[in-house]
Amino acid sequence: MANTLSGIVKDATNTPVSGRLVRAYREDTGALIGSDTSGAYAAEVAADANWADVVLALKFDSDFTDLTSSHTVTATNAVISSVQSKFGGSSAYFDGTGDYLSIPNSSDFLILWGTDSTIDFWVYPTNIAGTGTIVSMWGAAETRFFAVWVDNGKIVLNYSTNGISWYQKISSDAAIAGDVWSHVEISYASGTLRIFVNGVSVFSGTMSGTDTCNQPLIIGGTGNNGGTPTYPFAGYIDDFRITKGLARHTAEFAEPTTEFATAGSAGSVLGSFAIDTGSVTTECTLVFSGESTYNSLVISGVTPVTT
Ligand SMILES: [Ca+2]
Repeated sequence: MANTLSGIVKDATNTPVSGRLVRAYREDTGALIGSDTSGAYAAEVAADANWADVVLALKFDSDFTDLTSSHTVTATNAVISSVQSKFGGSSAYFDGTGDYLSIPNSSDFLILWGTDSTIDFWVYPTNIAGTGTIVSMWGAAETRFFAVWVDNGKIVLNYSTNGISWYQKISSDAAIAGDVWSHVEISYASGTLRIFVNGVSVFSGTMSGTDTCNQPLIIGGTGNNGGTPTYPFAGYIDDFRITKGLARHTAEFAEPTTEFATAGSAGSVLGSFAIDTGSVTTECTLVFSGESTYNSLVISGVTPVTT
């Protein structure tokens, strides 16, 4: 069990302060054990209780990083844009000509059949006419799996259960409008596929079969065997997520009012520090950086060294 010295750095007026370097030395040998800088206040961030089921999480806030750290996203022409954002100040922008994201093939994306799963995202089309692809795993004959389109305002899920022949599930309403954000969730639970737009049900029907696919996951176009994806999307996508092992909703719901949660964090109080003392359990001396300046600092709430 790790041992920790923790506490709160305060100034001469007994006010917690951040940015103060604290060092801990062994009392017996004087050896440096470790150091930490007192921190700023950070609010607790609630975790997604089903975070372990999330296989792809893209917020597009500063880059294309998959927040699950599971997959590498390569952007071709698509960019992070602050022109439009549902959450976090920016989103992914696709201009409709040769813009897409590619993620190497993975069994993580073998969803929709046999395992409860969810694809959800926010979409802001700048051209609502025609067909724009949100996400696909789709190659030539025998490598087709699924492709989600915004097609003249409707959500279309193309799918194949043998990689060759393919079918469509189409939303009942042309609920996706141009130049406005809409939330889309496609969930699969126990043989039933559901599509929700802004939390409202626009499709529910049975779906069965099994399939595999060796194609990359493409966001912004329908896969084309390594060539430029077809049916390109024009507009913005934000908060894109794939969850495998869970249908997030099987009934209508209120559309999200905040960005999706991830692993969460415990938060911290102003001025707090924590020094890992490892296996050292001897008494320690705490020293602040710039002692002449910070001699008046005091420590409160120091946790005694424990084993
Ligand atoms: Ca964002």
